[in-house]
Amino acid sequence: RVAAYDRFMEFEEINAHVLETVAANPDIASLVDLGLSTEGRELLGIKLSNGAAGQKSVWFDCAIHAREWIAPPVCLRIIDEVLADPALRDLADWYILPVANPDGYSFSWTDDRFWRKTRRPNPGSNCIGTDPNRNFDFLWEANDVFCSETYPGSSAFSEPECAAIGNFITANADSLILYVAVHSYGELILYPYGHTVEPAPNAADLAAAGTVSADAIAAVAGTRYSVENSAAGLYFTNGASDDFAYGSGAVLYSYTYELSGGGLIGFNPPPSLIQPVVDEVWPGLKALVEYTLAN
Ligand code: 0X9
Ligand code: ZN
Repeated sequence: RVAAYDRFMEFEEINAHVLETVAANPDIASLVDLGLSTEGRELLGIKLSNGAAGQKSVWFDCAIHAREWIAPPVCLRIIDEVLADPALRDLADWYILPVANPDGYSFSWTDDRFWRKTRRPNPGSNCIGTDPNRNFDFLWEANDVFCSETYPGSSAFSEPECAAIGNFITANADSLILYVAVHSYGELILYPYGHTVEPAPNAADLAAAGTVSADAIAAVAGTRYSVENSAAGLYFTNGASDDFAYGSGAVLYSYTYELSGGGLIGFNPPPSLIQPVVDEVWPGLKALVEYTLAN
């Protein structure tokens, strides 16, 4: 089964695709089972490796925000490319999680196309869910605005999806070099930190690698993603996944990619945009991996 790029895939279809990919490529691919979401859906990632011991590794997750449907096809494209190219597997081991928020993603198919958060109930409130990208255990900041789209949860890692990702990142810190969260939209390559405009320790390297990636995207698409410190270029955040991966010391390079598709169609692009968006961002992600592994 090949991934579809002419239509969006439901959660069950994406997971079936992951399982079939692992089964069909036993020498290269293995399942990364991160456990269950709040509603009991499996968080299934994939590891692609040449099997050599001691390799560095890179991580990609997609659709931690439920409605950002253009993201999972990007993760599936990464899987396709790395399966097809041994040189990419010689660079690093690749970990890819196509749907990081399966409950929210499923709900965005069945009930509310623009759902963003997880689906864990908030005791004492009718408003459901936590913003998973405010729930990571790095400078997590409490509030009780349950109905907010950026409600950070009852505690850091209150969301099992975030805890699972965070624990995996921490457990693999020795090999991990790069963390990438794929979001939409905005044509942005964001790097830490989200909580301060003070430059991160290796901010110059983060910006340089991001610029190499943006150049590679511009070369194929004519679209120039802008490379920014998150807090300075976007807005202030606490508890985001990229800041956790970086701030915990697990990775030296950490990014959030905000894909193309501005304006009204941003969160709800037509299926005809999947292929062009995936085609433009893949060269940028490849260039990012090549650069960060070489530096
Ligand atoms: O606000 C977010 O979580 C991300 N934007 S989105 O429109 N996809 O919701 C941006 C997160 C960027 N990273 C940090 N601020 N650390
Ligand atoms: Zn997002």
